[in-house]
Amino acid sequence: MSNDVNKLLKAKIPCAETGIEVKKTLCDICAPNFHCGIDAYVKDGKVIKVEGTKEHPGSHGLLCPKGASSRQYIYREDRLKTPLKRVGEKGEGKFEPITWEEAYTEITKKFNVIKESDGADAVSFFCGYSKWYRPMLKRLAFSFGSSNYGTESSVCWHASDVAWETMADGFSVPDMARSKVHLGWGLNPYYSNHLGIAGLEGYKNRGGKLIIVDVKKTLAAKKFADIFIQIRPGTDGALALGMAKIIIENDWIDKEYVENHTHGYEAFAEYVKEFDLERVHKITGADKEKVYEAARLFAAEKPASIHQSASPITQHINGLQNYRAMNALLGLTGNYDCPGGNFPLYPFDFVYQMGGFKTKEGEYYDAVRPKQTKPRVGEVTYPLWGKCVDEMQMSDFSRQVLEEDPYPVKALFGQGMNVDMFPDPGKMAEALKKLDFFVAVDLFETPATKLADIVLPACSSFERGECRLYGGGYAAFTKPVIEPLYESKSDVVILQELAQHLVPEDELLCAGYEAFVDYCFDDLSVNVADMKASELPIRVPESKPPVIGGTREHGCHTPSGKFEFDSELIKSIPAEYGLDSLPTYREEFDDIRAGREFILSTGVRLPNAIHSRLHKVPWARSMRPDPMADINDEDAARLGISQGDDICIETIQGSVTVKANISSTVLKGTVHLYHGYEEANANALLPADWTDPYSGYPAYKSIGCNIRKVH
Ligand SMILES: Nc1nc2c(c(=O)[nH]1)N[C@H]1C(S)=C(S)[C@@H](COP(=O)(O)OP(=O)(O)OC[C@H]3O[C@@H](n4cnc5c(=O)[nH]c(N)nc54)[C@H](O)[C@@H]3O)O[C@H]1N2
Ligand SMILES: Nc1nc2c(c(=O)[nH]1)N[C@H]1C(S)=C(S)[C@@H](COP(=O)(O)OP(=O)(O)OC[C@H]3O[C@@H](n4cnc5c(=O)[nH]c(N)nc54)[C@H](O)[C@@H]3O)O[C@H]1N2
Ligand SMILES: [Mo]
Repeated sequence: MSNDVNKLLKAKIPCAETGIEVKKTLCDICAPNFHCGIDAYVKDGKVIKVEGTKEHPGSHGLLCPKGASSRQYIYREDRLKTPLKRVGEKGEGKFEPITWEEAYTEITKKFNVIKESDGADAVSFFCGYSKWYRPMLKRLAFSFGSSNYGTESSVCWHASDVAWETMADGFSVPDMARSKVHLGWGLNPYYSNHLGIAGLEGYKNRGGKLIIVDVKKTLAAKKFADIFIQIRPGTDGALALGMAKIIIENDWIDKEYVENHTHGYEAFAEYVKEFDLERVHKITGADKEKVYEAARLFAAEKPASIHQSASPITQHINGLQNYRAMNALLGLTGNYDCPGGNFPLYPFDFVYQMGGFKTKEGEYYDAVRPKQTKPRVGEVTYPLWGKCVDEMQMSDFSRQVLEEDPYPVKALFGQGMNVDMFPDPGKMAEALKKLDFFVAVDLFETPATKLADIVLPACSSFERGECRLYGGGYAAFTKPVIEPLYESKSDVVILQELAQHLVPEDELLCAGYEAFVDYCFDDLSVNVADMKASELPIRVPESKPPVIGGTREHGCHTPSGKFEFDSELIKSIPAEYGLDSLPTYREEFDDIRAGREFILSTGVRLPNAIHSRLHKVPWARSMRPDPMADINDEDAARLGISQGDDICIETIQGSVTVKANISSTVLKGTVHLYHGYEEANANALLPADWTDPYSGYPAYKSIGCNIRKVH
């Protein structure tokens, strides 16, 4: 090879001489609202480099540290290679390779035996992170006859939606482009939402005022907050109720909105009287003057909006109520469903994404919905969840399997089922072991695949084609940039082929993924062929901008038709569950600490990690080689802990040892730990029933703990 070609190869220059081609795909490492465009540099069927796609209408060439590590992610050494069948004891991890045909035949046989003996609901279907194939999995569950379909939304994002369902309409988003004041409640896009940074910077450049409420002094707070309120984890409800009291007492409410469009105002106004500034300060740790000033600013300068986070506000014992208390501020000030305020962005058009056009995704699985004869898993324990969400509440899964109450669940088909994402993973592992039959579909060997009877290898977004929407009315259908590695297959191919064995009568499902997408896009002028013909996302002509103000004209989807401070939906839940219809804050903090000195929050976001998946990716791992917990500098000095010392964190459930990261960004008396490490499992610190009774969400982000230096 000539020297020149060598140089070109070294520089990874795509051209005829090097044989390197640039092919377009997307990164699906994190949430579906990102899925940044990727230019994959491919040589001899291997990805040798990735870059962000500059012309991409959603991501504009940006990639975060996770996406930039994609190449190492897809080539992780522990990729599953072939379908496997358990040969040793359950959990022993002994498997032998089998063919796909053998796997499908075995699964079909086992599932049908269980259906025969215990009914179809005894077979459950679950999907973890990566959401793109969910409608096909749901249709498979329904076609088989089981209503026990569930997802990772049992712990993420959906509680925000449930909170809104009890108040007005579904999930609401801020119309930041027109807001004068923005209340960034748990807002730090620098760590968890890199595509949201430009919006925040643009907002500040336009002169918008920003209040940030966070448990940490974040980069967003330091750079941009006009008022920064730092509080203890999970005390958000008390802060919001205190702000509501100030707004009401100063007569800063929007009288027209409150009178004509809300329900339960008197009861709410009466309740918030309990939250004087002194008490709010005591509960939250917040600076009293800042709380007053934030309430004034939020109410006085209209329009104002609130950032609606996916998880940190809801992942507490009182999480859903905290979220509702925060949202009540929008109703009080008339900032709900108006330009510059928050407006309901619902329903999703396609797989948790908005394109501004209606697809037939709901019809796709509704057409085969079984007549539900038994409560879904979790529906009895978490009735509000059961009423609002068409899924199992997985927080109750291990209990139901182990106790067989209210009925036995005997099998699980789990795509991306990660035992370690749930509180008390040991109990979840016990439950998976107890199942008669557990099928795990994953990219990698995980603690869950070790417990399976059959393991199926899935492939990554680089090895498959998939349809996505992007804001502004764009739709895309990617093409594989490399062949599936080893014998792996795309999740949707696995679902299609399994369906051909398990529910051969379901013609549409058996016709596969492209048939599903074409069905969803039936009423639109764009189809799979059009999308596939383009390298980049294309615009769907039917896309329309969201309508703001609809609920002011036609009312909300609540029983009263109004914005409810006092929820009629919650009132309809039997009293024995003890759920409050007002967004109450219960001072359970002293209880949850169980006599311990610190409040532990597990699950801060790190820019280089996502849950369990990037700790084994060298580039990502190199940025934070050890599991660490952030502790306050004064606490550290008092306990004689230095940077990098081993500390043991102990809760009512268990203990883990990690390195101390000493920081003045976290409050005294709080500890913040990242999750997803097998060697220091944050969730082993939480009991399985450490959940919010309203949503069933695990209270990942507040539990009492003690810490000590390990010598
Ligand atoms: N790099 C990276 N990005 C991610 C993820 C990841 O693991 N890594 N995970 C993805 C997933 S699954 C999700 S759900 C989203 C979550 O994304 P978001 O919903 O935006 O949540 P976080 O980024 O976890 O937290 C936002 C801010 O809330 C603060 N916070 C934590 N607890 C509390 C609290 O009790 N009260 C208040 N007021 N603030 C609090 C945190 O300190 C943080 O600054 O991120 C996604 N993006
Ligand atoms: N302590 C603590 N626990 C938490 C959180 C926290 O903040 N603190 N966050 C919670 C939140 S917000 C979330 S969203 C959850 C996320 O929890 P999970 O959904 O469990 O997240 P991951 O660790 O990303 O695991 C997903 C699994 O799916 C596999 N997988 C990835 N892509 C694919 C694919 O395309 N196909 C298939 N078949 N499998 C795939 C992965 O290898 C992995 O085993 O974790 C929750 N758990
Ligand atoms: Mo999440």
